Amino acid sequence: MTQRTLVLLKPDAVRRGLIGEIIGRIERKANWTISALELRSLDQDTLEAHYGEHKGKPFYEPLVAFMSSGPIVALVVEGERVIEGVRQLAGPTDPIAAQPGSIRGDFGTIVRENLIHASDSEESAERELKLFFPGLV
Ligand code: YYY
Ligand code: MG
Repeated sequence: MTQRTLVLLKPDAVRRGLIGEIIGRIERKANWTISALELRSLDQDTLEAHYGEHKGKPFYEPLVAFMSSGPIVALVVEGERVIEGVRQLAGPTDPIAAQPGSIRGDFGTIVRENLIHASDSEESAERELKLFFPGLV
């Protein structure tokens, strides 16, 4: 089942020089392709739309502040079962609970600074891809 997903390398990943490491793990999976890639800073409107489901939660304001603390890398990855697959590569939200071998498990300690975002379903992927890459066909 061919799918597309939105991946964000968060400001901590960019600051720590982990862009190549993380993209390399995605690239090395068979039958996946990176079809768009951009370094950019996120404005408040984009972040509000992206994390709308979390608005009002205690971690929301610090999350948005963190996500606008430096540039991020946005990627579109397409291929076989890529939505579930990138979530598996990333590991669970809390990096301490994430297995070593996963991106969050290998590089993270703090829930907020967990290095990577990946769409969690086909519906989220469709919404997030439109938000970050409106020109995508
Ligand atoms: O999809 P995923 O990124 O794994 O987690 P979400 O539950 O959607 O939360 C989005 C984002 O919010 C998470 O990557 C870190 C941050 N966050 C937080 O700072 N503290 C929490 N207790 C939960 C999430
Ligand atoms: Mg999420």
